[in-house]
Amino acid sequence: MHILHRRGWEIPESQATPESIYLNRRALLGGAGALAASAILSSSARADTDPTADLYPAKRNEKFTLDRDLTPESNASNYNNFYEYGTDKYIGGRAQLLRTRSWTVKFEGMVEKEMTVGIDDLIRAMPIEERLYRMRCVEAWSMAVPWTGFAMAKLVEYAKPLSSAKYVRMETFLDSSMAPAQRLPFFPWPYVEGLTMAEATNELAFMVTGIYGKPAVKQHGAPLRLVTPWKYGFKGIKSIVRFSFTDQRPKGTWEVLQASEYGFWANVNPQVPHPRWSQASEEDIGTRERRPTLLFNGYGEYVADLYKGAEKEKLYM
Ligand SMILES: Nc1nc2c(c(=O)[nH]1)N[C@H]1C(S)=C(S)[C@@H](COP(=O)(O)O)O[C@H]1N2
Ligand SMILES: [Mo]
Repeated sequence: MHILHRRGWEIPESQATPESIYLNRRALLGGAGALAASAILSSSARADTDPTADLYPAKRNEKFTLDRDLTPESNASNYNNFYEYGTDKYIGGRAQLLRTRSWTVKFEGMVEKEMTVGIDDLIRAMPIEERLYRMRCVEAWSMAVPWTGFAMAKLVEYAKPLSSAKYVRMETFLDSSMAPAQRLPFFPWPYVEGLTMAEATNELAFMVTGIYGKPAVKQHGAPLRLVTPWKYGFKGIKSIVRFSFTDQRPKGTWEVLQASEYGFWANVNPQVPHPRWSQASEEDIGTRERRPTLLFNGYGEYVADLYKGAEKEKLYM
């Protein structure tokens, strides 16, 4: 496999160097870490047998078509952002420390009744389907993959939010025993993201439980992760444990880290450069070809209306 050139990290440059040095010193995260992780893998993989495996492959929803080839699985699953396992892209081995069962998801805040649900009960309550989506990282790489999961609108319906709720805030697990990088001081753990209710119930917003016709792979954010294909990839929070319905706009992790570079909306727009690089084109992690980036990542017909009247906001960062 080709190793892509490293692009600018999403974290401020001033922090990137000390962080990567610190990471390399950690026994669990350096070369020794990969060995440790693979030793643990054989036992944890058995413990994580997926009780919903019979749901895969799910029927494909043909409505969502691609303008490019699917990215080979070996590229998509070996080039990831998952800072809980380090700031480099090759966290696939380390991410096997993630224990995806047992796993519970909490619904709280402005809901009829707060509840905590086991992941398997939740998945079985949802209409599972496969969708082919493009994904565009803010770092200007992209892929096109078959996700399995269910419409986020169905999850919102299940959670029964009050009409006063305006946003949904999502949180990743916090447990350094299965994500050693969560001991690092630079990051405001746990990872947080948020959407407006209109975004969360837009038909494109998708809760992912699987990829390539199989239950979710840990490095992609098993057992439950968000994808919003019209937004930069960092909105797609992985390994979610909590959905909080609120009338306050949530601050995502990247906005907390560097508000001058990353905002709440993060809609893809080739004409609005990141302060440190152009967003005009992207590199496909499968073919390594560059292609022009599309407004809303090509999904404008579904989502452009969501932002009418909000033009003065920083919609594209
Ligand atoms: N919890 C968590 N979720 C996360 C991230 C992360 O570091 N931690 N990285 C985000 C970023 S920057 C991107 S581009 C996508 C990458 O998804 P992939 O590895 O499945 O391609 O996950 C997003 N979700
Ligand atoms: Mo990203």
